[in-house]
Amino acid sequence: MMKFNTKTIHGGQTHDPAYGAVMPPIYQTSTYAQTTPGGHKGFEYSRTHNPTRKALENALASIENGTYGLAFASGLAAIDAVMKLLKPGDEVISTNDLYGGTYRLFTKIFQDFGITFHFVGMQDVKAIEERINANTKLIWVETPTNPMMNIIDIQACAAIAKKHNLLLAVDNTFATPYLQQPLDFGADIVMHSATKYLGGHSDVVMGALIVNDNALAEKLYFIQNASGAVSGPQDSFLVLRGIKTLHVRMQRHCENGKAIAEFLQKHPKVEKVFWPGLKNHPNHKIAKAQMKDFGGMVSFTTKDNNYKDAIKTVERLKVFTLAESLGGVESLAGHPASMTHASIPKLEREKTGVLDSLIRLSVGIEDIDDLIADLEQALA
Ligand code: P1T
Repeated sequence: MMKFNTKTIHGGQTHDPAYGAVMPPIYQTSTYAQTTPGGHKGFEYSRTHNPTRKALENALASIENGTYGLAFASGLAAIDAVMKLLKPGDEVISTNDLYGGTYRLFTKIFQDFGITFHFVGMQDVKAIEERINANTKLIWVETPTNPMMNIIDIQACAAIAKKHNLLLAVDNTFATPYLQQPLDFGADIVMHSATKYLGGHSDVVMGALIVNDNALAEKLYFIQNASGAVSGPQDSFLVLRGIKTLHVRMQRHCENGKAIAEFLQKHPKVEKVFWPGLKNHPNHKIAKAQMKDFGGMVSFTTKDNNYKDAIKTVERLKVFTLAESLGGVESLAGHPASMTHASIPKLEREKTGVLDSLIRLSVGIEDIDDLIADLEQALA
């Protein structure tokens, strides 16, 4: 079996049969000629199948050590497809610290369709088991969590899911398969906002699911086609290209992330740094056991915990761009309370640690000296 750093480039890929193109062509077509009804070469209509998307889906399956990959129009479209496995009356146990848009999809859309969500702190997995009842169908995990960088023990969650016959889905957006492969730990579904590290260049919005089980894959492919939120051929090409450098980018994201976490930890204005590689991170042990390294996402709070000061700090940054999103080659900074997590009520967000002064950094792959100098001047 190929090693990970080879899979990113070759996993699931074949040269194009038409002309031997090394990169898959962008099949910018909605439909395919048939010689007689049903007489086609495996492709009928691009919502159902498209060769460029197929090449990407094969790559996704390969890098996550899965059997089946599915590419969607966005990360939220991928989560939406998972939720459509459920029926009214079903219950979901989700981590309480997660991307604000996921929380919004659960509470503002699927709750109205009769699905109940329980949000619990999953750093202690016992909290999950306490919420399981006869209606529970799915455990939703995000690790590291967005934006608090909590680490959830995937293997322990998988054991609980197995014991109670539940599905376990893991949002692997922050870690990427370079750092952890949830299917290997017993998860049933891996989900990505491919917009982030998989794409890697902040030029595309996309989502992904990867599974092993044949029956589960069939249901999800059915939903993908029936609901129709698929990724287009051009975007599929871009993410496929992004994946080819995932391992190299991630290595540098991790190096720079470490240097910045250590710099911030020593800074007199900084109160707390959230990066799972720090020894004082509350889940450092689990992070060390389940992740290869600790990634490029770093959050921190300041001693004054002042909303306006945090906004001024992010405004002063010059190398870091103040923006939503993460995972691209360029460094980004965000203020979750007013940006990515503004859709979570203040009381709810503060319970999970999303304080007014919290700043989230997506540390890019620029020269580390420039990144540290930028933070230094912005915090001064
Ligand atoms: O934006 P989209 O591709 O639809 O993915 C949603 C999503 C899902 N899961 C996680 C962990 C995410 O971080 C996101 C998107 N997050 C941002 C846009 C952000 O700035 O945090």
